[in-house]
Amino acid sequence: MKKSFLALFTTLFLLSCSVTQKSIPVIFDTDMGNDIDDALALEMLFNYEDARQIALKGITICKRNPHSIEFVDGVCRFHGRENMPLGFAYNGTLPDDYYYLLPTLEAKKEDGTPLITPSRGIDSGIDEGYVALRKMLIKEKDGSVVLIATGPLTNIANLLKSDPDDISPLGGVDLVKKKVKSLHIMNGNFAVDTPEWNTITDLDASRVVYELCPVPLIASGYEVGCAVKYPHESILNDFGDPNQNPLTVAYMHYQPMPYDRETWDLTSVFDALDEDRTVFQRSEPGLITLREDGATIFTPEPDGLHRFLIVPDPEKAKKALVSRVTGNK
Ligand SMILES: [Ca+2]
Repeated sequence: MKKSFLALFTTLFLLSCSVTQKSIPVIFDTDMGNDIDDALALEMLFNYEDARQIALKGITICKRNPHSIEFVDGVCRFHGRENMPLGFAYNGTLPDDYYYLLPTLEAKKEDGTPLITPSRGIDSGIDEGYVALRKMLIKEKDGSVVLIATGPLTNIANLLKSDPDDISPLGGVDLVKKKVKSLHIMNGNFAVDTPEWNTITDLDASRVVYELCPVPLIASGYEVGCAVKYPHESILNDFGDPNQNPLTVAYMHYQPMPYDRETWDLTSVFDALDEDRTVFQRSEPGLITLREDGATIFTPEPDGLHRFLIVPDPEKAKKALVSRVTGNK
C-alpha cells in the first residue's frame, strides 16, 4: 500500500514537473476575419493548451474590424477561455467584414440561443495591440515567450517601435530581446520573388520587423501553406455537427463547400510549438530583407537570426496539421 502511494506520488510529481517545463507561454497575433486559416490556427493553440504543452497568454488582433474582437472573444469563451487578454490594432488594416465573422456571430445552437456569446467588443476598452503585448510580455519569464504572428505585422512592429512607459522601462526592442524566445510569422515567399500578401498589406510594419527583431525569427513563406491543404472532410466529420461549432461554421461560410484551404497560418503554429521537427524543416540561418515592392530576399549568414520553413513531405504535414487542429480526434 505504502509502495503504491509512493509510486503514485512520484508519478504525479514527475507529471507536474513535465507540465511545468512544457507549458510554453505563447502569444498569438492574428488578422482573424480575413482568411479562414487564422481560425484553424487558433483551434490548434487551444489543443496545445489542452494538452498542457503551452499556456496561451493572450491574443492581439491586427485586423481593424470590430467583429474580429467579438469573434475572437466568443470563440475563446466557447472553449472555456473567459478572460483571454486581448489587444486590437485600432489603426490597423482591412476593416472589411468579409465572409465568416458575421455569419458565425449570428449562428444559433439547436435550442435557438447564440452559438458564441462574446462579452467584449470595440467599446470594451481593449488595449491597443502593442500596449497589450507589452503588458503580456512583462508578466513572463525572461527568454520564455513564443510569439506567433499570422497576419500583417502591424502590432508586432508597433511593439518593436514602442518607447519605455509605465508598463516597462524598456523600449520595444529591448523588451522583446528580454522576454521573447522566438518570433514565428506567416510572411514572405522563399520560392519565387513575388511579394506575399501579409508582407505588403502593411509593408512598413514588415520592414520594421525584419530590420529590428532582436530574437530568432522563423518565417513560413506563402509556398509552404500552398503545398499543404486542409481537407474539407475533416471540417465535416471531425467536430461533431458542423453547424454547432464556430470553427466549422466559419469555415463553411468562408467559401462555398466543399473546398480544401491552404494551411499558411497553421504551419507557423506547428513549427513554433510542435516537438516533431521532421514535419517542417528550417533553412540555414540568414537575413531576410525586403525589396522595394515587398518581395522577401534571403541571404545566408552563419550568425543570422532569420530562417524560413521548408516542407519535405506535404502529405505527412497534412496529417500532422489535421491531428493538431482536431486534437487527435
Ligand atoms: Ca492570417
